[in-house]
Amino acid sequence: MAIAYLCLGTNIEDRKKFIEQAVSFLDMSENIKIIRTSALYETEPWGVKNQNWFLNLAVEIKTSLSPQDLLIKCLNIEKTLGRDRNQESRWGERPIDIDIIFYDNAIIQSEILTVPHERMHLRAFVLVPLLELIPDFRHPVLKKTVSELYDSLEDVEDIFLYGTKL
Ligand code: PH2
Ligand code: MG
Ligand code: MG
Repeated sequence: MAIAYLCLGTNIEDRKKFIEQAVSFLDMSENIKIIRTSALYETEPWGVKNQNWFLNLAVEIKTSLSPQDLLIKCLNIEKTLGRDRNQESRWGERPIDIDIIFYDNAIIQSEILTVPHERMHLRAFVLVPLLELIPDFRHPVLKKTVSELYDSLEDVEDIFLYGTKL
């Protein structure tokens, strides 16, 4: 069994519903058990500014899936919720995005998957929810804790607590 951290994001209405549905699909999956979820945050778009604000949260799961199978599971849930990657632009609008941030201390760099997530340390919308769950977890490549990564952020996009309950 591995412990993994996912970051979920959406910026198409009904945002809260997309998050809730994604979390319940994860929970319904055989081989995935949700341990904890962070609060929900409303976040300024990172990367491409001219789009709706996002809702983001982090989820702690226990899983017997390999990182690759976990990725496939996440992509399938995205598709089930209507995500069509052919219709969207990089960092643009999407009904749901489910990213693997950490998977135990695994370091993976393959064509389809990079773990830890390659831009997580640049993104307050990932670090703030994660701070709630694992402030002292050390990034296996950068060797800094989540809380140190947050303190090293240069550009912090706006981020507001949206709700503490899913
Ligand atoms: N996801 C992106 C690009 N920009 N900005 C915020 N605030 N939240 C996101 O989830 C997000 C983003 C690409 O996946
Ligand atoms: Mg993604
Ligand atoms: Mg993403």
